[in-house]
Amino acid sequence: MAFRRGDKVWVEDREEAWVEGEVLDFRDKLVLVQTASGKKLSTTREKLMHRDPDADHGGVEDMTKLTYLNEPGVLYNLSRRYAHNEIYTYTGSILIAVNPFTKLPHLYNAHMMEQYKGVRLGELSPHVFAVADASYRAMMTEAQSQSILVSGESGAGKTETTKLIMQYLTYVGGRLTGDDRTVEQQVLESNPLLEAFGNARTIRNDNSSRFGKFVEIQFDASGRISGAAIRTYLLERSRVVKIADRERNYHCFYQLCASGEDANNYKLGHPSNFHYLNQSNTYDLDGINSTAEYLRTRRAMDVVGISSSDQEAIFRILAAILHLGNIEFSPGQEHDSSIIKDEKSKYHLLETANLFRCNPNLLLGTLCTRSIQTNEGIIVKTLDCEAAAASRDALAKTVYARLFDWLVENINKSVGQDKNSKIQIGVLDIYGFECFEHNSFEQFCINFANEKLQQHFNEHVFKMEQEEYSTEEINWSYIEFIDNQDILDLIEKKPIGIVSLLNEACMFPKSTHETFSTKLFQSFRGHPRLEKAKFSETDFTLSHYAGRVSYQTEAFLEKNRDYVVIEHRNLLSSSQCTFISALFPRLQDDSRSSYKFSSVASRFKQQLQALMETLNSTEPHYIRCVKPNAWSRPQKFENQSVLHQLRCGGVLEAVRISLAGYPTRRTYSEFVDRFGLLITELIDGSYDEKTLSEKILQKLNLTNFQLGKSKVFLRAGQIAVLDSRRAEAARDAGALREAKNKLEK
Ligand code: AD9
Ligand code: MG
Repeated sequence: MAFRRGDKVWVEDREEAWVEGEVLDFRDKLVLVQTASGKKLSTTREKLMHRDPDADHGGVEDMTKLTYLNEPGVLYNLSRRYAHNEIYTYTGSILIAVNPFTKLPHLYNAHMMEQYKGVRLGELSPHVFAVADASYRAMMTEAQSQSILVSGESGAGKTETTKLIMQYLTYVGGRLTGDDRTVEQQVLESNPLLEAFGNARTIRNDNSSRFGKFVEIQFDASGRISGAAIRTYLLERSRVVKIADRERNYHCFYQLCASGEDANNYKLGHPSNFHYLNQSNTYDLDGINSTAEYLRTRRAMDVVGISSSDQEAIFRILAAILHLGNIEFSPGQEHDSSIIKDEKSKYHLLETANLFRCNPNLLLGTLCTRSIQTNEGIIVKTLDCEAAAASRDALAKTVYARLFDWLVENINKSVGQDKNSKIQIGVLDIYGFECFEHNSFEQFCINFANEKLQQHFNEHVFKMEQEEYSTEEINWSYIEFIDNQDILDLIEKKPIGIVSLLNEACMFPKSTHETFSTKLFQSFRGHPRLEKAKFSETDFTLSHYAGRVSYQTEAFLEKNRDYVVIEHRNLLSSSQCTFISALFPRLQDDSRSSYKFSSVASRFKQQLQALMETLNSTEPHYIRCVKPNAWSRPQKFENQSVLHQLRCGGVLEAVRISLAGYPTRRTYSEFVDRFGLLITELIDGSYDEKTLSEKILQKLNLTNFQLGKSKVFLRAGQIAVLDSRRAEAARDAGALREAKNKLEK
């Protein structure tokens, strides 16, 4: 990159990512720079970026309007805007939303929704309503389905954003009937209901969604909401039985414990009485009243049409799960066997059986033994204490996961699908890319999903670029397309990909995570995207589009196995409660092994495939949510962390794609306004603006630019040359004026 003395620049900085500076001088390959804080340092050209000296300190609403579309420019723009509570910014058609962590009611009231109705994107300040409105208008005018993809890391604001989109769509597409059981009301009420059962406090977010969600809202030809469908992805089951310090189990458990009469009926007390809740010392959430939330959940159930007897069964099941978790075991007389530990455990066993409406002896047998198919027939094997506790936890997880699925199915049934609807808007709220200290199977699946979405995103951004070039009739043929197909192949290709190898390991009884990893490394020796992790024989590292992640394989096999233990199914299908027995219908083929394997990863892969097919038939809109700091505090903007998220969310990738082409576009009149100074001699009205623009560029010996129908397209770096020549010309003109003034005096 070319720099001159006096150029305003950004200097790379370890702490702040980028700081402001000015070029003082050059020494060999080094550049001497003075930073805004007065520090002088010498650095290499690679660590410098051009900075717009005239940058508006309020920031610009669309990044593509930045004079220098580089990383520090993008970052600075977001932080300036955030300081003024301008949390939304466009990058072309992508909306970036920086979480305010404070209520901004003036942004989301009915007046605001009315304002954005029918207004072209970009005409008003950037807003989530503008994107929702653009989707709705595009759907109506082009008769094509749309999708809005919301992504970002945990706590970035995806779920809140999704709810705002749904609020807007029900506003423009709703009927004013006053009935609270309308489709749109049910669609809205599905949110608190699913949040009660699928959200929990994590160290990153008090209301973290532990599942992915795609909501399709269907419209009739006149643009009124006529149906809806919800698809969910990968609920985190392990949380039901195991929670880390400072985290919580699913909200619904605490709501039930605070429900008063219901809690008494089910012999619940404070959450600290229950093993599934007291592994972490956190029971309450700031600003949340669990009793009020319980009533809220009940109301949502009413609205989505869950009968009161079903509601009773649902909360009774939750109570049963809590009592189940308190059953403990001690070693039995026989080797490797277990019995119920004490009177307290016995009490909880009876309570669980009572709430499940099943026989307590059958429940005990189910927990402490397992039948195994052998050549001689079925034999019953006793389980040791550890295995019995594992069986207890597996039962709790199975019941909870099935209950969650039932809720989703039921909401769908009750809201109803409009089979005739040809136009819909899908809203995707899915976990963003994750990279922790320890990454397991869940992170693997989540990052797999993000690779898929990233591919979709790249294709789309690339296509949008091409479209703009085509409308302007300019040549764009050489832009290189960035592709992550190689890592997707590595993960999902058959017969040899990570998922296939994992399934194979799960089906082969002697496999361990060690044999799985060995096979993995053998199969992909030298693959540029896969490596053995440094300090472990079995961990593998994948080079994702958003960075490298090391996965620990210990629990991969177990977590990939999705089965309902036959004994568990038999127990629950024997329940006197029809709600429970219907959740676990008896299988026709009872003779098969207890461990009929079905793969979580394969199912997820199929779901993603189906999602991609749906998305591919729609016109996508992207919203990237950004978490400005790790403490969930307002008005705190951490450069390094934001930058990382912009990279992971593909925002900088979009910038890169556009840099590969013609990142700077100006209408001819904007261009002549700014740079006319360079050819004052020609501005006498005899040339049109397009010709003048061309003459300016020629005078500076620039090549490779393109002249479109209404705009001039510049390659990366060309605007810097123009700017510095303009600054020189302005200085010269100023000096000339001063000299004249002096002379006149
Ligand atoms: V997770 O991946 O499910 O853990 P999300 O969904 O990205 O995460 P969420 O929408 O739950 O994050 O937002 C976290 C918190 O940020 C919310 O509980 C709000 O307190 C806060 N938030 C998010 N968006 C807004 C907003 N537009 N206005 C005010 C907001 N507060
Ligand atoms: Mg969420």
